[in-house]
Amino acid sequence: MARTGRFVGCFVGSVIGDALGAHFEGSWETPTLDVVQKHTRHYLERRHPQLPYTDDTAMAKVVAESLIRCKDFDASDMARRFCDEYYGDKGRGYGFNVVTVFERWKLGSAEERPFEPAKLQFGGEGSEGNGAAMRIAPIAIFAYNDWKKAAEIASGCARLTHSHPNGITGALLQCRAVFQALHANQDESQFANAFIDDLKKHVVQESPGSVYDEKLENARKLLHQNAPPSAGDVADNLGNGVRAKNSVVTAIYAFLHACKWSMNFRDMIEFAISIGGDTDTIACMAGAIGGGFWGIEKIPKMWQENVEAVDIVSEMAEQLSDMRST
Ligand code: AR6
Ligand code: MG
Repeated sequence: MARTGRFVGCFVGSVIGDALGAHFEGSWETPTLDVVQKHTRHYLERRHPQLPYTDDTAMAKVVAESLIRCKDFDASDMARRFCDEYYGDKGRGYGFNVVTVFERWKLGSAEERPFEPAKLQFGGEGSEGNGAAMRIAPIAIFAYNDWKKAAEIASGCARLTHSHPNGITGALLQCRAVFQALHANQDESQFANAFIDDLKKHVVQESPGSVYDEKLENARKLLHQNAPPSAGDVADNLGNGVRAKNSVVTAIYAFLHACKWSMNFRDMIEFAISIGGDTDTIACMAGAIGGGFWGIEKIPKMWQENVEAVDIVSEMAEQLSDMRST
């Protein structure tokens, strides 16, 4: 498949995971796979009013817009756009605390000191929510040929709202996972060990003391089992919460699980949602990785029809891929 199909698949996959997963976000009870499928397959049958995307996609679109407009990472521009997006469309389900960053930017710091408000979050500790990881797909597309650049942009983009090391490393891990998926040989699907080794080498080893080492080893163990672990086992071992350390490796795992057990994009999204907890964001991150690996052709057409803004992010993915660093 032409490479563009994988770039488009990456951004579209993330939006579809977000919109389909949103139905179950924070559900009191973790949905069974049957319950998830009842929801997701409904949107496979015929056209419906489009499912709205949430803050995951609202912020990823801003990242893409800023990169397209500035042709590089410009912290002030991106901060201003995040802020404008939020005040123009507040009801997208933003994280509880990140909105105080927008409030401070609005008071005037977006232009001169875009990184300052994030440093004040959680008594100065910074946010370790998964909000920096969930919006990373456009960066992996934009810097497809240059990991160093991708990592630099991902880290800057993360620090605009998330200054806690776990928030930043979570974003870098998700970025590297998408980056790898876009480059991976599609004829090969048993690459879990090498994929995890790569994440450790390029991200975790650079971030001493990170909790992600343990999580990735837990994921490796799950992938070595002789039978597919249940979604509940995955949640118990890797987490399903809103903090990056409890959801980024979970999403990466959902993709590797799908590859190992010969599942397709649809199965992967449904499995990711059935892990429960922060379902939209876990499915969004898994969708970016899986969409980048399998490409747009393998994403069900009816899901594409039934989700908001698929046409817009497809166009953005093409623009980003045209301008990617050579
Ligand atoms: N200490 C305690 N709790 C924390 C900390 C911390 N240092 N950091 C994060 N949390 P936020 P986001 C918890 O507000 O990352 C949407 O639903 C805390 O409960 O910075 O952009 C999306 O779909 C905080 O409210 O926003 C994603 O699921 C929460 O993490 C998610 O929100 C989110 O951190 C993205 O949220
Ligand atoms: Mg979420």
